[in-house]
Parts: sequence; structure tokens; C-alpha cells
Amino acid sequence: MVKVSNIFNPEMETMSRKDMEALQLERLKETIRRSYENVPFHKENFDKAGVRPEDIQSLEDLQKVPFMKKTDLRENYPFKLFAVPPNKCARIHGSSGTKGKPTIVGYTHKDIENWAEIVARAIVAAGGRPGDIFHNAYGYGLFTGGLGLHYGIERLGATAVPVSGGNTPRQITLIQDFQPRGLSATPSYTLNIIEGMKKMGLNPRDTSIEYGIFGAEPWTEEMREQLEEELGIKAIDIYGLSEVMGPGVSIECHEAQDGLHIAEDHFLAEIINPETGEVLPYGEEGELVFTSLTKEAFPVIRYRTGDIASLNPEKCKCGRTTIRMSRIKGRIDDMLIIRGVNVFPTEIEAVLLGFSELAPHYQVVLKREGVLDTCEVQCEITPEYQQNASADDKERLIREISANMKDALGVTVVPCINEPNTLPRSEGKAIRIVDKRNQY
Ligand code: DLL
Repeated sequence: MVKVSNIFNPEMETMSRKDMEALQLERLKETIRRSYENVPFHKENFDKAGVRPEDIQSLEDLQKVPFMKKTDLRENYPFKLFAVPPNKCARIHGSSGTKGKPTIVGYTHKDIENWAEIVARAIVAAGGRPGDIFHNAYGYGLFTGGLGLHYGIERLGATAVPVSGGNTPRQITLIQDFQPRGLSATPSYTLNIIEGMKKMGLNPRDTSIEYGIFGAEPWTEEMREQLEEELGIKAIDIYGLSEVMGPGVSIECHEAQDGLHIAEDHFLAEIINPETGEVLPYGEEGELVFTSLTKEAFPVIRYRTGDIASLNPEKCKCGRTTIRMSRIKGRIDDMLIIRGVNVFPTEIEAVLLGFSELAPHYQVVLKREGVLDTCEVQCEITPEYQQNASADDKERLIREISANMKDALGVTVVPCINEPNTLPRSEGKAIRIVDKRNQY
């Protein structure tokens, strides 16, 4: 039944911590029992660590269980981590597999139902309601973004426009003609849509869109400000990963926009020190680890996401009691080590977006000079600045960017400014890092 309220599932989203932890424990025990019985990988993992399913009698006991990693999915490709036969699944999804075989995940009908409800909750948290027209520009296909959002939109009682990514002029026409209230896309593709509107002589603030659900790639508060300003909307951060479910694992609420509420009745979160594996207390930054609590086809136990965040258990002003995770700082894999200093691309983005002379498109290019690695930041000036700036102005701009980078990051990066419309535009997840170190 469709509920009209600012919280889609008040029972689950406003449960007391004590009741939530009791529910999590009950579901955790069941997940572990089923995984141990049905997935040889999990049985071996438990057996090797000398842990038996019945040893898990509290949420803390989970710490006795070894972690799962992305390589475990690759090594068990395609179906060896499924807890049901693949032909008993309703659907299969996966990651794009830019580095070798894709990582494949499965969903039973019940999993799809749960996922749809989780996403419906997320859309309501973002400010959506039944009756909304919702323009869904996440890619449809093996990627979980398109179909993940789609089922949630329908479950909410809103109207899905399954436009998928790409063909920006058509996206803009459909936005004008269908008058959606909600939009979902990656933040980088949304910039592309905004740029397309301007090229067509349209004011992006004049659309019917009131809220955007943006995620699938790291983005910053500075990028949020820009998207909100350009489109005149609320920009809401949604997080998820195919291994754990897809979009909806967590979402910001439009009331606070202060951390992403985790769907804790389905996913148990931990933060660990990525080097030692030690579990860190609330508030400390580390690697996010998830255990699924209801998934039938593809249970994950202590899955290391590779994403850096922290957890906040304080009650939110929106009324939800679920734990919130911080915005993702970046993926451990994407952390740059420049002259011994750790830098995430999001930290570079935060500096660049402080310059009104620059368009919000950038790429970080790593090169090798002799034995030293260098880091170039390719950015792009806006068409307005291009028209008005002299060569001296541009020199000054480069010096300022460089100085602000040094202040913010503590390390030298080399900014390079390019003409308008020269850097690649994203239609899905933006490629932020180009590693040319092996070409030298
Ligand atoms: O990107 C699922 C998704 C679709 C999330 C649509 C949100 C919206 P994967 O392709 O498996 O799944 O990629 C998951 O993307 O581990 C993070 O590194 C990154 N990521 C996802 N959401 C965010 C976000 C989808 N809001 C990987 N902020 C994750 C930062 C994000 N990074």
C-alpha cells in the first residue's frame, strides 16, 4: 500500500536503536546460517577462521568473521557466491568490469521487492512523493542504477520515465515535455545536461525539477552547491553498490542533508581501519564494510566496499533514527599518493569548484618524470571567462589554483587550463583519474 507521509516506512525508519539492533541480530543469524549452508565460499571462510554460525550471538560477534573482498567475487565468477541456483533468481546485475571480468550479483523476487521498497523510502527521504513524474537518467542494463531506481519509483506510486543515460538533447526535450518533479543521474552527467540546456538557450532553473537524486560516483559539497544553484533544486546524495544491493543502501534526507541514512534493517554497517582491519568507533573515518541482513540470492558478510566514510548514530532532525554515513570521500583505489601525501580526487574537486572562472569538469592526470610522479589537473575555463580574460589573467588564474591546491592538499599539483568544451563529458560515472605513468 502506498503511504503518503514524509517517511515511507516509519516502523523501520524510526525504530529505537534497541529494537533495531535486536532485529539486526535476528536477521544476521539467519543470513549467516543460510550462507554457511548454501555457499561453499562462506563455509570455508568460517571454517578457516574456526568460527561456527552458532558462535554469532551478538552483533559484536560478527567481528570474529573474516572479510569478503571484490576479488572474492571475481574468483567466484559468475555464480559461485549465489545462495540459490541462478535460475531461481529473478534478475542478475553486475558492475561494468573495466578491470577484467564483471562482478555478478543475483536477486530473488523477494530481494527485488525489498530493494524496490528501500528505493521508495529513499525517494521519499529526498523529497519525492506518490504522483511525481520521475526522470531516471541512470543507465539501464547490468548497472544497478537504472532498474534499481525504476522499481523504487514504481513502488512509491510515482511515474518512471526510463530514459537511461546519454542522448542529452532528447533528455532535455523530455524534461521540458513531461515536467518531472524528480531527476536521477550521476552528478557528472547532470552537469552535462545543464550544459546542454544552456547550449539550447534554456535556463536550467526554469525546469519543473524540484529534487535530484545523485550518486554512483564521489562528489563534494561544492558540487552540491553548484547543482542546487544551477538547477534551483535540492540535490540529494544516494549511495549504493551492486555487491550489497545497488542504489538505496543509504540516502540523505532533504530536511537535513547531513549524512546518508542507512537502510539498517537490511544492511549492517561497520567502519574499519583499511590497513589493520580493526573496527573503528563512531565518528572515525575508515573503510565501509557491509553485511546484508535480508538478501536471499547474494548474501554478503563483512564486504569491504573500498569506500571511505564515517558513521554517525545521532538521531536526525528528520525523525529517522537510522545510522547515517558521511558523504564518501573516495575509493581507496582512487587515493593518489603524491610525494608521500594522500590525496583524494574529491579534495581536488573542492578546490576547483571554488573558482567561478572554471567549468566544473576536470581530470587528474598522473605522469612520471624520471623517478618522480607528477600530478596534473586538467581543468576547463568557462566560455564567459574565455571571452573576457587576457593571457595575463589566465596566468594569474593558474597561479591562484596552484596556490589554493597547495594550501588545501599540502602538496603541489600542476593545474592546466583548457579551452571551453574540450575535456571529455560523462554520460554515467565520470573518469576522474587518467594514469599515464606507465607510458613514460
Ligand atoms: O554505482 C550503484 C548506484 C547507482 C549508487 C545509482 C547510487 C546511484 P556500482 O556500479 O557497483 O553501483 O558502484 C559502486 O560507486 O562502491 C562507490 O565507490 C561509488 N558510489 C556509489 N554511490 C556513491 C555516492 C552503483 N553517493 C561504487 N558517493 C561504490 C560516492 C559512490 N561514491
